[in-house]
Amino acid sequence: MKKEGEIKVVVIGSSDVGKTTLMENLIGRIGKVEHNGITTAIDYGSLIIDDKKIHFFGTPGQKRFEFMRELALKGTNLALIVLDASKGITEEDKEIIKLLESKQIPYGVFINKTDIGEIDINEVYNLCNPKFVVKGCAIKKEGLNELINKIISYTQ
Ligand SMILES: Nc1nc2c(ncn2[C@@H]2O[C@H](COP(=O)(O)OP(=O)(O)OP(=O)(O)O)[C@@H](O)[C@H]2O)c(=O)[nH]1
Ligand SMILES: [Mg+2]
Repeated sequence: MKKEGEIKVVVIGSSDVGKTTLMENLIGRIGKVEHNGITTAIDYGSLIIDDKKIHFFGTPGQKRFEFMRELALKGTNLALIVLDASKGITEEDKEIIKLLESKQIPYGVFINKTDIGEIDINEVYNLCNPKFVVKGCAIKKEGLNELINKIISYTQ
């Protein structure tokens, strides 16, 4: 559950795009980590940077758990959409973008799996209006510094 004063970031994306891998590597690579219990969403823990606590929550990728996404999105400061570069932008990704836009939740995009595929950043900007787009590879920990910097600068 989000606590007062925290920045809540919700990681959202279709099945197997690499949300868990990304969060394991992102949270693992920075010193201070806190874990809380699982509530309505997956709790990835938080990073404390410059006294600011950024708390990451996850959402299940499987479509049948769609209702959980809605619950998880309550009180979100920023959503992070993870895309799989090897699959391109799928219909399900487009549904996620629509959901966030209908709820007026600001979002950034992380294009994952750039080791095995490619999505042109302009393709994302032509489709929607994200706060930032970062390319990377979660398993090789590429793009993670840039991603965290974008999240911090957006939430500052
Ligand atoms: N090639 C490649 N594989 C990746 C990358 N990131 C994750 N994977 C692989 O993709 C598969 C799915 O990764 P997960 O992190 O479980 O994906 P997820 O989005 O959490 O999946 P769900 O929770 O089921 O929705 C695993 O086999 C990962 O090792 C990447 O950057 N490149
Ligand atoms: Mg997962």
